[in-house]
This record gives sequence, structure tokens and C-alpha cells, in this order.
Amino acid sequence: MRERLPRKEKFSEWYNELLLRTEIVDVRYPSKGLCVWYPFGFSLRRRIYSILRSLLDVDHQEVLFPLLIPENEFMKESEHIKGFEEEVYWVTKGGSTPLEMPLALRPTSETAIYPMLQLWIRSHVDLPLKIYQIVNTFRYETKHTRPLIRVREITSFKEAHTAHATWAEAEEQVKAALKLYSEFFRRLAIPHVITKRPDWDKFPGADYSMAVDTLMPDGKTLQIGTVHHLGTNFAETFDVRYEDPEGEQRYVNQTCYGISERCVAAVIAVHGDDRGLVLPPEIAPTQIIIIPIVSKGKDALGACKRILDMLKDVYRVVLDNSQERPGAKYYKWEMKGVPLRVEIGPRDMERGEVTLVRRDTFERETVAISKLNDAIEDKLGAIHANLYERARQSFDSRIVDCKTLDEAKTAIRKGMAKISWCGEEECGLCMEDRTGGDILGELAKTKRGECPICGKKTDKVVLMARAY
Ligand code: PR8
Repeated sequence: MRERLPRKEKFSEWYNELLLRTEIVDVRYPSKGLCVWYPFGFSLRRRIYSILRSLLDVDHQEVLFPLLIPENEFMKESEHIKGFEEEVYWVTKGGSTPLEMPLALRPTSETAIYPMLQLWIRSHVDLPLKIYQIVNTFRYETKHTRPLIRVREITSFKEAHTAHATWAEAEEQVKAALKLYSEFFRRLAIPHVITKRPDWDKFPGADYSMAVDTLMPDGKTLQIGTVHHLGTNFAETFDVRYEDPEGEQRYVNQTCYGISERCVAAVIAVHGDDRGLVLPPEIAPTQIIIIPIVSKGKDALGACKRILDMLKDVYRVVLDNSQERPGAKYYKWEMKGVPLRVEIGPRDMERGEVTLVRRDTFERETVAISKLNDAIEDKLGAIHANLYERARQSFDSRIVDCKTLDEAKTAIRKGMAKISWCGEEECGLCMEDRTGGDILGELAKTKRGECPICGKKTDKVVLMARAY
């Protein structure tokens, strides 16, 4: 198993093989679309989600709602049901007794949470209300399932729900949520783009949906987060009202926004290379690996242990003193994406030095032990910056300005096409049909152009791509 994995040429194989070899998730669980997190994968997941939690905890409160939703609540919002009908798992029996009221396994929790908001929200002083939970949700996906990307049990569904006095305040929250997501993905060094989804692709029950997308190595886009303005649609259905300062009863305006384990998939796919994972230092389960080098029968194990002691209070650091040869150890820890390797041999010790090797660039540098702490801090910072810059360059180079559908068709083989659109659904669907791609959504930045279908002058610019 020492051969390299070709990430770009055979992305799917690379991805599946890496998840298994590096022990992120095990897909051998005997039910389609359900995966098991290995300890290593779980540790990576935990660090990624602790960033998300810390960003949310600034002004959201964490809650925990039941997994099961009574059928009558689930069926109340007609648009919502239409959108999720074919994806819901139902619990219909308790033992052998049919349930009086079947229970849905939440595909998302609007219909679990909003009946309770009706009880929790009384007056304008209760607003804005901002809550979130990180839970498992279930969607009976019929499209090809893929670990972390399209699963039937979404194990790491972060869903936030907010309620506001006015539509405009909810819109401000949409912007704040997108800003929060951008910060989150910056911390993961994941370049991304934000668009407004076309109407036919919005969240069932929303006024409009915003989405965050990134690009995978095979040129397909991955939707890694969404933010939905729900207006008063759900509030009217679930009768969620507040008393305004004048004593009037009004419906709340709501938003909801979600992120799933796709953010872990994005980290793996965007930064990885033919040798395996490449992890940003902030989220790497092991940040530094120390490898003793044996020379002329002598090793530097004692020195390695001293360096380990010196670093272990500040960094997640491991000393690999197993019997394997250094080459085998390099291979193993490179595959696991450890950002920095410290090599120490007897000769280095005599000189009071160690060698540092970066996972992202493989650059080697000899550093005096007296300066090791500063050198490590600098290098870990530089690794994050380089990963982000490298990913951003690759991302930007794959977004192409297009005038014609032929140009768009070519562009979406490798990435995204930027093209004008009049805004009519009929033209949009025709553009999708003729390019074989999807309209991801509209960019905030406009540009004068012509719709490639009807020729009408327009300021709207959309991104088209093949999407996961
Ligand atoms: C909502 N309600 O539900 P959303 N496997 C992995 N990730 C997935 C899957 C799947 N099968 N389906 C969706 N996602 C709203 C917002 C509460 C929170 C990911 O929104 O249906 C996608 O990245 O858009 C998606 O953007 C996100 O979950 C939220 O799901």
C-alpha cells in the first residue's frame, strides 16, 4: 500500500481510499448511506466543530430538540412537506403496536422547533432569538450516496434557527450568518463563493436561500452551507407571534442556516495531495510528529523525549519511537496530514539542532533547539497561510467569465462558469439543459450583459457548475 494516490485524475477513488486508509470514516457499515466515524476522523471532526461552536456561541444559545417529529406537526407546512416528502424515514410502530401518530425522523428540525417557539416567544423583548443544535438528521437520499458528502444519516448537522421582529432584521441575520460561515471556512482555509439560489432550488418553505459553495479537485462544486430567509411562512403555519411595543400581535420573521459533515469532506478534498491528507494546523489531530533518526547504531531517543516534553504543553505532538524505518514513518504521518515533522539524529544533537519538514511544501530547515518554539509557531502560521493561498489560486483559476453557452459548457468541465442570465426560470432551465450543468445561483456583484437564451439585456450574473 505504498503507492501514491492520484488525487486530481481519479478524485473519487482517491477520496474513498483516503477515508479508509487514514481512518476518517468506515463505509462498511451494513446499511447504505450510513458511516462510522473512526477515532482519528472523530478527532478531526471535533476540532472543526469546536471552531463552529465557538463562532456561534458569541450570540447564539445551544439547544437540543427530539429526533422524532409527530406526523401532524411535520405535515403542517405544505411547501416544506413537498420538499422533503420523499426523503423522510417514518417510525410507525412501537414494538409490534402501530403508533397512533407516526413519527418522522427529523430530516431537519423546523417542524420540531417552531411549535415550541410558539410557547417560548411572547413579546418583542424575547426577540431576536438565536438558537442552534448539532445533531444527527436523516434523509432518505436516492441519488448516489457518498461518505460525508451525501449521506442518509447526517451525523453532524449544525442547524441554527433565529426569530426576529421584522423581515429586514431577519435579512440582517442572513448577512451575519453568511459572515460567520465565511469566517468558519477561512479558519479551515477553504475558498468559497456565496450565491443566491434560483427560486426552483430554494429551501422548501423559504422566501429565498443563500448558499456557500467550494470546488472539488474534479471540478464539481460542493454546497458546504446554506442560509435561508423564511419570512413569516413558518410563523404563520405554527402561529409564532409576538406582541410589539404598541400591543399588536405580529408574526415573527425567521431564518435558519445549516452546515454538515461536508465541511470535513471539503477540508480533505481541497487540501489533500497524492500522499494523503494535508491538514491546517488548527484542526490537525496531531500537529507535530517527532521522528528519531538512527545513525551508526546510535539514536537520539533521549533528545527526542526532551523535545517532546518541551512542546507537549503547547502543541498536539507525538513521538514515533516504533521499530519501523524512518521512511515508513514519514509515509504514515504524511498520509495522516501532520503539518510539521521534527527529525532528530545523533549528529543534530551534537550541534544542538533539529530538522523541520513541512507537510504542505516538503521544505526542510535546520533549526537551533534554542529557537525551536518560535520556529514552530512561525511555520504553523505559514502552513495555514500557504494552504489558503494555494487553494484560493486554484479556486480562482477555475472560475471563468463566459459569454456563450458553449464557453460555459467547456468551463464547467473544470470549474464554474460566470454568465449573464435574465432571471426567467424558463431561460435558466434551458441554460442548465444546454450545458449539462446547474445554475448554482446569482452573484451579488452585477455586470451588464445579455441572457444567452432570450438575448434580453440584464445585470444579473450567475455561476454555473456541475454540482455534487
Ligand atoms: C436546512 N434547516 O436543512 P439544507 N449529506 C450531507 N450533507 C448534507 C446532506 C446530506 N444528505 N443534505 C444536506 N446537507 C435548513 C438549514 C436547518 C438548517 C448539507 O438546509 O437542506 C448541505 O451542505 O440546505 C446543506 O447546505 C446543509 O446540509 C443544510 O441543509
